[in-house]
Amino acid sequence: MSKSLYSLRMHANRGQEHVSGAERLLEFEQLVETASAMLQRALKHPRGAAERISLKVESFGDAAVRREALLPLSTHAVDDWRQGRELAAELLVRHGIARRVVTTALAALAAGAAPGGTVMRGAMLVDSASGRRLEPDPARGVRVSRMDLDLAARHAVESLLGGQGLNNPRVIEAWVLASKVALYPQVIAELCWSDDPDYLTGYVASARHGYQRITRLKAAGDRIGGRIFFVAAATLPAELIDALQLEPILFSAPRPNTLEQGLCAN
Ligand code: WAQ
Ligand code: MG
Repeated sequence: MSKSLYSLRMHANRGQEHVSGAERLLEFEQLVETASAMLQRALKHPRGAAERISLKVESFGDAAVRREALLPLSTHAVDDWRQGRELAAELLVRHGIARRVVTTALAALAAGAAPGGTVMRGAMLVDSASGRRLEPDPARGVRVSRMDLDLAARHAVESLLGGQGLNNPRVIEAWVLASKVALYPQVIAELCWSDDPDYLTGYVASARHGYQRITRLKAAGDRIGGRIFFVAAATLPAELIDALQLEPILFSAPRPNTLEQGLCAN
């Protein structure tokens, strides 16, 4: 028996500034509790108080939901954010992305990629050969939504991550988001670090090499973060943007070898 699913999205801002956002794919019984937790999160956010919070619930049938597996997860420990960014750049170059494109895109993220040097609400889309930015609105970017763990997977993932001291909603949300982004063949790799001033870990993720956490990608107190989706040369972004925003994906319990400790051999 398949159940109806609901997309739940939250976005909070202060003036033009992005404060917080979240997106889940849930069954009816989970909606009220999850929406209330999202509201709490937006009201007590480390980026500061929100002035405007919107919650959006959309229902659609289970029939259209695609089921997929999470990317393998690994962690690279680095001493500081400079070393972390060097490693991130190296991992991206190993995917075949031109070094000058990586350098320019990384600098744009670090400077605040929205107009006026502020944080974008969503991700940059960058052509990996030309370096051109493809997102239609540079303040909004592309906001990935309609993805989640299925209920059985949530329990499995929590106990798996618990063993490494990583069982928190932030890791799960980022792992799920990166696993959705990596499903689309136009995407070569993703780079991300948080805009929360106290969260320093980020990642490089791809279908080829999995979800590779890097323990430090920015300095403590830095309020600028973001995401870059590096896409294949000459990608026309409309279809990809639609899929990232609209295609519902539920992830199932990861395979036993999903957690790899230490550096992964590329
Ligand atoms: N779609 C596209 N871009 C997004 C989305 C989304 N759904 N959500 C956030 N972003 C962009 C936006 O520009 C934010 O400013 C930026 O990403 C950072 O978002 O394994 O917490 O939610 O330890 O602050 C990664 C490491 C944590 C987790 C990332 O990002 C781990 C994080 P945040
Ligand atoms: Mg944040």
